[in-house]
Amino acid sequence: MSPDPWAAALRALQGALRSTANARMAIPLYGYPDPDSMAAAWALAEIAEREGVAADILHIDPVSHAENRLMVRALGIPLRRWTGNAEADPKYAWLGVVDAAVLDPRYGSLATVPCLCVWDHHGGDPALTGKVNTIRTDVGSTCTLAVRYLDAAGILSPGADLHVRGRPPPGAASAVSRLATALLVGIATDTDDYLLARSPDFLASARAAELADLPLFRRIHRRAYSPAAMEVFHRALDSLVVRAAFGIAWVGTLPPILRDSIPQAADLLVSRLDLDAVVVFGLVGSTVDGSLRTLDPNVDPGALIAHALRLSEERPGVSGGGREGKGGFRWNLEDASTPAVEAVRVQIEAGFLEYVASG
Ligand SMILES: [Mn+2]
Repeated sequence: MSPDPWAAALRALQGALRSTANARMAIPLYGYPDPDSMAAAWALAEIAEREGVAADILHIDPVSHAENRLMVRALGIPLRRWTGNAEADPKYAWLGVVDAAVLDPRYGSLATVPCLCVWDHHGGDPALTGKVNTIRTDVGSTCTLAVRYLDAAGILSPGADLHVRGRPPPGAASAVSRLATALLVGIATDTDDYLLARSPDFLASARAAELADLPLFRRIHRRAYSPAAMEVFHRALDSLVVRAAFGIAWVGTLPPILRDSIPQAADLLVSRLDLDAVVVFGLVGSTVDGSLRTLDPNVDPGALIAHALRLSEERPGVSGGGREGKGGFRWNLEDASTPAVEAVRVQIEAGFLEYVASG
């Protein structure tokens, strides 16, 4: 029998933690806290506290999506807002980093704190590594790695009593059940509801599902949209222009608070309409803001946007780019030389449709 690599990884992590028992570890989340980062951070905090290292899950940006706020509230996830004020923030001996191998520069003085471990599933060169790192690009979420660590530590059992219990509402399930539910939400979210999941993600989900509160998982993860966002989707459907398997939709003028409904509309249209790729765009403030989504691995979002918006030419105020499956662009109209919004709308629509027709 080959030795269990996760048991070995856990022993290495526990050894590093034990050598610093009674120290305090910061787990600084990057950007807006999302389900994958929050649940993986909770799992890491639990492993650390069992070795005598107290851990704080820190964030700077607020928990912004309604789904994520419900997750934090219903599961009692213990988050701590980083203030940047030396009086108010605890002193930390270590960083534990999850779901992005990088420290947000806004954490200021934390940049001088040594890194103990990194858990991540993103590719590219990590900006930050610690003494013990688990960086795997063959999984769809950091929570998939967290489940393996917790399992190796024997924590994923119905009778497990967690050290990091969080702040659950009255009547909530046991801490281990809430942690398992959080991990399940993390995996489901990061794999686009398993469309992008690979075998390790399904296996970890099955393990977490044994302990999770499944009705609560469904309630948190039903991807509820606000009535205002639904109205934006309505406008997108109303204005949708389809050529071959490509769709483009203009949603008009949106207040900044509804900016997120542009990528949400693109996600919804590409996953529910029988199209290979979708662009949704609208005017937010003085900027035309657009999102491209595709489920076709042959579509390169960055190249499509670059062609449609002629980014190879010098175009002040126009920017865009993409990665696997997703892309976005912005066209700032503050520059007086740019044409009015209606002309820009027509130009962008024609750019995409001409490129799609030619390809
Ligand atoms: Mn992730």
